[in-house]
Parts: sequence; structure tokens; C-alpha cells
Amino acid sequence: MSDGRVHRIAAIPADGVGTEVVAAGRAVLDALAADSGGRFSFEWTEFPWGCGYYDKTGLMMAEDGLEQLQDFDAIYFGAVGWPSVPDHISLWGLRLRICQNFDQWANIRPVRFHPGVTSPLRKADDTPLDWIVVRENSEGEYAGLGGRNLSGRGPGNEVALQTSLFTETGCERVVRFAFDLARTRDRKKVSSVTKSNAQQHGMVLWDEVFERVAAGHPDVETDSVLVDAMSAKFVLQPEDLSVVVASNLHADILSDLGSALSGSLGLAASANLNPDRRFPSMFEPVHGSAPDIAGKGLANPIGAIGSAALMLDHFGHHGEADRVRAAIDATTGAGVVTPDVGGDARTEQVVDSIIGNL
Ligand code: GGG
Repeated sequence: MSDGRVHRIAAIPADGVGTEVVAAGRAVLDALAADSGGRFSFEWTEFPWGCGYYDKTGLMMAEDGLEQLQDFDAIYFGAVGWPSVPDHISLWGLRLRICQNFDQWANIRPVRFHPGVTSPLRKADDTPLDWIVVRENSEGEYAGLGGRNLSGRGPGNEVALQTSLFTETGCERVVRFAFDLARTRDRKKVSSVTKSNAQQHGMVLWDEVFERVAAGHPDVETDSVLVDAMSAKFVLQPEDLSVVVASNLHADILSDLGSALSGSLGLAASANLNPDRRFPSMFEPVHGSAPDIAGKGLANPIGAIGSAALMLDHFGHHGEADRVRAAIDATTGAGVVTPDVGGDARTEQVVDSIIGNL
């Protein structure tokens, strides 16, 4: 059967290892398309935005960058950040600008354990663990509200305000998303992450919304756990996790912890979804630009390739997405892994192995 779908993708490798891992993911997707019997293909447009672009223009992306991106079917992103540009400028000027303007309010970050990869939590041959962190991706602690120099009292007395924003609509849509996701999994459970004992406004609203949505999903098991206790649970009782829903900052920290526990940040995939499909969604590895290893052929491409699999899921190519994940597992199982997970393979050897295992 051939429907000949052409997926138009905007590639933004951005900074550091972003270039290497986006090339890796593109190679895997193109190999898959070539093997699809004409059912689908990818048409790539690459954008040169990032810190190098900022050094030349003073902007992280073109002024009309959002208009340039808005009609693509998806965005495939690498990593943002480089020592020449302050991190808050590079993050807000590119990645967060895209996530927030394209209303990519659900960031899914699966924590997957791979065959052959020893991790702080398990031996290489143990039963794999897997859970999914759902990150509220549009507001919360990343609302960007606040300011500096508020005291008016001069040097040495500066006051800065960083305000979180929690809306009922924002909380409810991401919590509902988490419940819908849990219903697709063997373990139908949603854990909410909170800090309402100390943060008595926004987090209390979060808890109330969670309780209300939970009451409408009696078939789904639930719990509500303080973020500090949840950090301990990731380490001590990960088999009790299935879907974990959390605010922007809490989920960012917990998902990094989860990927480190699975063996390396380099293994973790993510999808910034605009579930309403009014705007393109964006797929990217969880890791950053890793300036210390950039350009050396040492970057772990598995997070980016796993993100490409999430993009395939988004397009409805679930069989192909599973093929990519199986090829990743066959590769790690055969010990073809980069130094961050104890191997000696180079980025292109991992990519070649994954393509060979498709
Ligand atoms: N590919 C993910 C990425 O580039 N992350 C850079 C970063 O610094 N992210 C921080 C954040 O999103 O909170």
C-alpha cells in the first residue's frame, strides 16, 4: 500500500552536539523512509539558528522565524546553549520561544531502560523499567514573569522577582493528557508531583485540579507525591511509576534524574506536543549541547533517534516507531554504545548499527 505521504520537517540542529545528533536522527528517518516502499518520505529544511547565529546577528533565530516554521509538519531540534551566550538568552531566544509560541503545552519525556546498558538502578540484564514524565510546558515556573532591580535601593540591595503562573486551564489540560496517556499503558497509574505544603497558591490549585480530574477517571490509579519524596522514589521505588505529571520546573529536574538513572542523559528522548495540532510539535533529545564533547564524534545519538521515533508516533507511523526503538535496543544490547554509557563506539558507528538493525 502506498499513500506517498511527504512529511515536511524543519530541522534546527542549533548548538554543540545538536548538529551531530540531528544528522544522526535524519539518517535513521531517511533510511526508514527509503525502506517504506514509497509510503512516506521526509522533506527537510534546515535552519542555521542558535548561538552561532546570535554571535553574528544578536538574535537566536530570524525575526520572522516563527512564521517560517509555522507551516511545517514538525520541528526536529538538537540542543541549545554555548558558552559565548548567557544561557537564559539562548534558551528563551530559541527553544522556549518555539515551545511557548506554538503552544506545545505537553512535553513527554519517557524514561526508558535499554538492554545492555548498566545503570545506577539496575544490572544490564535486569527486567527493563519504563515510565513517562509528562511536563507542563507552557507556564508554571517558566512563565517568564518578574523582573530585577525592584528595590530601587541601589547596588548591593538588588531585589529580583521570579513569579510562577498556574492557570486552571493550563493545569487541567496537562493533567487530562497524563490520564489519557496512562489509559494506553499496562499500568494505568498517574502520579502527580506537588509542593503544595510550601507553595500555597499555585501548587494548591494544581492539587485541586488533579483531584477533580482523578475523580473522573476511577479506572486509573493515582497518587500525589511531594517533589522531594518523588526524587527519592525515582531512585528507591521506580517500579511503582507509570505516568508522572509535574509542573514545568519539577518535571525538567525529575526527567533529567530519570534519564541519568537509566544510564545517561544522552539516551533520553522527548516530544514537545501541541496536542491541538494548530501548530507544529517539536521533537528533541532531553540533553543539552555538551560543549565539552561537541565535534568529537562522541555524542550519544540515541536520545535524538528516540525523539525521531516519537515523531513517527505523532504522524501515526506506530509500527515504524516501534522498529526504531527495537533497532536501538538491538544496538545497545550488542554493546555498540558511546563512552557516556561505558562503550567505545563513535556516534556514526551507533547510527550505522541502528540503521542496520532496522
Ligand atoms: N535539547 C534540549 C535542550 O537543548 N535543552 C537546553 C536547556 O538548557 N534546557 C533547559 C530547559 O529547557 O529547562
